[in-house]
Amino acid sequence: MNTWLDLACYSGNNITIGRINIALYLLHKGENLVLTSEQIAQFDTFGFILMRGLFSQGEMKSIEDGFETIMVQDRGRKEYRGERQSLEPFAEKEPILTSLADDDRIYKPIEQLLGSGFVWEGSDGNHYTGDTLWHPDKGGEAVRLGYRQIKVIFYLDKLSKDDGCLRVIPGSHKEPLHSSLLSLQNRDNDNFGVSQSEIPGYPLETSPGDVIFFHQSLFHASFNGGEGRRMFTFVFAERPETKEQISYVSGFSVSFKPRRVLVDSDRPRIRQMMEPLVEIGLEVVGP
Ligand SMILES: O=C(O)CCC(=O)C(=O)O
Repeated sequence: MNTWLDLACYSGNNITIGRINIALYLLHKGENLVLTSEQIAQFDTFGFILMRGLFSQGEMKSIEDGFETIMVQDRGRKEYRGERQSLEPFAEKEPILTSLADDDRIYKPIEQLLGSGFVWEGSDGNHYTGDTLWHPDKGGEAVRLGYRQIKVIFYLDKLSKDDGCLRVIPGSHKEPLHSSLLSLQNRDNDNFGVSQSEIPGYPLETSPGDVIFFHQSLFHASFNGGEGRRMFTFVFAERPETKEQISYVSGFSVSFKPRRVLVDSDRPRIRQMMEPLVEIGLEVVGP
């Protein structure tokens, strides 16, 4: 969508003609935000979409505060010293972060990509340090079942290809490319004859406020990153319907758990993301 609206403003005897971009206006208002058919085609074909400037710098400040509150508490209030720190569940612990999942800017694109009845699979928070080698989050069974799981990523620091931004291999969420890349996970295997960082990948350079939506079977990695890159994610998945899908989601130990704080949330959309999990008989866990 790229629609311009001409505006006329009257002040005394002067008329000012201005133009605003409706797409940008709606984006900042967070209203009626829907993916275009081109964006949906991008996601289906390449396995990701990067949406720039989805959250303002003011909003990012509150989000950052929520992130730090959880991380500092997890470290027993100790100063951060550059170590790798990963926590799951994460956004469930701070209402300001939880509420992002039912914000139109996240909820509506996810509903379009996963269909109604999608579920909250999980959330994690991380300080990443050093390289992350090539991997998909969900391979094997998820790919075989064609079961769609989407990660929504917020990086809280500006990252470029020279200092550890996420790289993806477009189209690797699908066969046959997906299976041809599985050997990249064998760290000792040099089967393409180049180092991990030389494998061709697309750099998703981001600034705080940008959001990445990616298919979890997509191969991704990061290289040349410094210490403590701050990032948190949500993972959403299609409503599990077939016997095989139900058995797949029931097999996770931390993800796909109906969490008490979400099942009893005062936000209808959040409760709705838990309902299909409760309906298939998964046990509600606390808190
Ligand atoms: O940012 C990174 O270094 C890696 C991110 C990643 O692997 C993930 O989110 O699954």
